[in-house]
Amino acid sequence: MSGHITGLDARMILDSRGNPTVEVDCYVDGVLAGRAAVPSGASTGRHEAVELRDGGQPWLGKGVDSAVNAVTEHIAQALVGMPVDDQRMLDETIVELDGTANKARLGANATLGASLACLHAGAAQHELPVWRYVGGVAGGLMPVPMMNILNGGAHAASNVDVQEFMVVPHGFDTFGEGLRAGVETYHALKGELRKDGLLGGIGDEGGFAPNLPSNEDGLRYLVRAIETAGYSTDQMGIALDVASTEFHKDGAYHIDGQALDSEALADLYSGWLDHYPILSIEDGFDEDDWHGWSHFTAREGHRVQIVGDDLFVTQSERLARGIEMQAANAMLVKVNQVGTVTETLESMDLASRNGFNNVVSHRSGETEDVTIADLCVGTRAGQIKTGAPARSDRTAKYNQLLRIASEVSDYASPFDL
Ligand code: 2PG
Ligand code: MG
Repeated sequence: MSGHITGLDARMILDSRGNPTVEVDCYVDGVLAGRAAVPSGASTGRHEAVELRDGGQPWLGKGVDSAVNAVTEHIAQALVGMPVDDQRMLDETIVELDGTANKARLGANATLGASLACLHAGAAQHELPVWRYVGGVAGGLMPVPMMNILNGGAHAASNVDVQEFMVVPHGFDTFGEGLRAGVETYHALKGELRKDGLLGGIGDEGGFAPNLPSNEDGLRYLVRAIETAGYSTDQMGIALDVASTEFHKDGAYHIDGQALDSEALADLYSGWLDHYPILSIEDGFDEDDWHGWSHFTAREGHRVQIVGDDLFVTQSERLARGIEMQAANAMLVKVNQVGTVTETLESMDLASRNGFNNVVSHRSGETEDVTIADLCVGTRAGQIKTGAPARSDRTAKYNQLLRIASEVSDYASPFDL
């Protein structure tokens, strides 16, 4: 039986925050053919597929024995004997076996680990790199990186409310040149913060995490860093992940010491758009504030990318509602928010068929797994958000993109309208 799954193995490994996560091995014809590890969020959306965690004392409740068992006992049994390169059939089998709307039975950490390990094994079966296996004859497209060089919110111990201040090197001819500019800007930011006595800790995604007088100061520092590095704000823009669900309490947005309604928050963003080279705003509004989202998209969608993360949680039902309500113009793509490769690809397809951009994303808790880099190139998504260009959990993805760049030269231009 050539090319058929003969077993799945799973184990606990550690993620970048020192928490347990799941790693899965896929065996084809008795040989280890694919391996993948699962990331984990901190600012998780309420509507995401859920991880299975053991609870209790060990690992502060974050153990994953139950998820490991779900792979080795339940998912393995269902997939053994199936052709490894029929990803859709494998994922549909996993979804059916789980039987819940949010992967609560098997755990999205179990389903995703199995799904990704099979993807790697399927690619190996065809002797293709994963990006080519995903993209087929369409070929790949190198994404513009969104590099999170200043961390706040739930990812840092600072007083900054906005979770991610990213630089976006879009005005360059190649991925390599764009990456270099982003790296130089990261180092320039370090220098500027040091000058001001603000160089302290770093956040979960490798960016600097200073205390600042206001959120707008984060924008000022990014512009200063871009210019100090010798670039213009036409070549290098800014993207924000506000992650506003985290500071939306009792019907108000608590930012900069104020309590704003969604209209006042939209005014704040519009002011920032007038004064800073912002290309993209993610999760500007709460995950259930559909009206706030639609209102802002109608007002500013012509001049800025508006990305739904907690709003859509990579799930086609929520995305369909967002398309109908014109609540955004882009979707953040996180494989573990939905829990299988096939469901991720379906959501991405729905997004692009409706004129929405796709931004492939890591989680704040990551591993050395680089699958999202391949997925981003193979689906021609055009944008990837995978942290600062520092710390191995983040650079692993950039380094995989550098490897792929020796075979794929087209560099995406999502912001050159
Ligand atoms: C986000 C992500 C990744 P987390 O909000 O977009 O940057 O954070 O994984 O903590 O949800
Ligand atoms: Mg987000």
